[in-house]
Amino acid sequence: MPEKIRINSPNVRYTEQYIESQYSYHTSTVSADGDTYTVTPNTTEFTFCTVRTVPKLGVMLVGWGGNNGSTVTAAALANKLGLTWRTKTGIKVNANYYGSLLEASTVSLGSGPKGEVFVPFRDLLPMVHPNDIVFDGWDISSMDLGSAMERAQVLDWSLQEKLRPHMSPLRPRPSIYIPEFIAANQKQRADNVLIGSKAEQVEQIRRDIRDFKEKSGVEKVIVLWTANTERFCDVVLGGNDTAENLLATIQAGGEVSPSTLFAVASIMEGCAYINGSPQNTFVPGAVELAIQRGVFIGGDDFKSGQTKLKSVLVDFLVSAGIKPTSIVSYNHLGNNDGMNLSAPRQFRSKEISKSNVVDDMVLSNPVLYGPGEKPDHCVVIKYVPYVGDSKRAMDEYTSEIMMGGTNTIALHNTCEDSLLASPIILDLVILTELCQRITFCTRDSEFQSFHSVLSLLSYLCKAPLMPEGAPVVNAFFRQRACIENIMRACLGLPPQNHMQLEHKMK
Ligand code: NAI
Ligand code: DG6
Repeated sequence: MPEKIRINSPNVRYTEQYIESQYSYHTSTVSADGDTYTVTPNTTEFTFCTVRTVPKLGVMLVGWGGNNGSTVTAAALANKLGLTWRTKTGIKVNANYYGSLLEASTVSLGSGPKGEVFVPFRDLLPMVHPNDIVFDGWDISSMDLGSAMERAQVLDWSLQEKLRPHMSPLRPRPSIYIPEFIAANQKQRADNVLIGSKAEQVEQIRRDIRDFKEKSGVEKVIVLWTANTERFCDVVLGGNDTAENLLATIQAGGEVSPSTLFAVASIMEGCAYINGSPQNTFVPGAVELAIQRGVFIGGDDFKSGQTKLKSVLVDFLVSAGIKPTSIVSYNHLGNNDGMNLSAPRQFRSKEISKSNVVDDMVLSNPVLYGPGEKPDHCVVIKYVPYVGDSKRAMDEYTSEIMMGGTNTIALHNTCEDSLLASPIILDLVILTELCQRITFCTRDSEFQSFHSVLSLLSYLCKAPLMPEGAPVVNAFFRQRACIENIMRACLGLPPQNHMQLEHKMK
């Protein structure tokens, strides 16, 4: 197996099938007696096992004909075909994966003869290459992917011309449409919808997954929701609170959102399911079903722009001992996502997901914030058709600094929303697939996979879905370090410590 990185350590063993590593996991337990803390370091010995063979991966997108769906498909094709094109300024652009953690960012391996050695994140462990992903999916709009790419107005025209022959043959499968879950203004594009009871529609989605697998020859399928933001659904005792009740409600034709129906169909097919939108797709019954079946689920809501920056900036401020007191995040956009979000209930889903992102950082600093104290936090989204996918985001962060001073930071950001979301979609599915090949155990336990609620994906999500009782981490660099350090553990390497002691000695 031609891995680019080979570990030279007695703690790591390469077999034909696996990379097996021995890893010492260090944690600390803290007990408190009044104002005094006692900290006890602990060490647990783990064995990690990573399957080296990378499967042929199929990704089925719900909302395939939307801006994200068409853009990510086009981008993967353009990269695979090695396309180049000129922008309106005449600059030649090569297809690339900028914005992808795995494809376009690097990690440090250590010191080499010429200084620190950095490699692309993707080289750490055997992973699916985005060029090799086979896409399929569903949309309530029947438009082929070539026309959908044109409707999205995201990519340069000359690139669209090169891609159209490859995109036009791709057609979304008919989808589940329950009008009350998305904005009424979406009705005009719903010309590709399934009929029949909810149970029959779930069965059809399951057949679609099997059909795709069979016809494309992919070995594994991951399903990802990048369709419209839905309104939240009620969590109802006896309705969707357990797996059994959820399945019974589907059979009885009770209230279940399309995104949850897709989740159920995917889980029943043993396919990981990722929610890229903010709504509460993962009602307790869906989470229980995933756990019962040992299938990964992840979400919620791609963390692509304004919120990503927030999870960096608030972390910076609070970590620097500066106290954010007011955060106002305004944005306007003119794509179909913006039109859907102009309806109050769909906006509310997004508002919730965008608003909780600073909580863990605020809670981490009791020097700055008293119990229950939080910064004012306001999120506004407006629909302005003219700007299309080119979202404008304006943020004002006001903080209290030393001796009653005030520090105000104002930001203005313009960029194509779907070009930020597309690499995140790729990272989500590639990381999920990698996690399906990792098992680990302690000396006293059997080999196991990660928890079905795949919290490792937090870095890519605005409102990370966590296993019950697990703390939510939104802080950007802690999330990134989690992914990097778990991959290092799979290679028997200690976490990055950034101490550089070797350069601090006389
Ligand atoms: P879009 O509106 O262009 O695409 C959504 C697609 O979903 C449309 O083609 C629509 O016809 C389809 N659709 C709606 N209901 C469906 C159903 N039940 N089954 C199948 N297809 C259905 O939106 P866009 O820009 O692609 O965004 C997609 C989702 O991703 C939205 O929920 C958005 O809030 C979310 N998101 C987008 C981010 C970004 O940066 N672009 C970041 C975070 C989340
Ligand atoms: C308006 O905010 C539209 C949304 O779908 C966002 O563009 C999307 O959720 C990205 O949000 P953010 O905060 O990560 O830029």
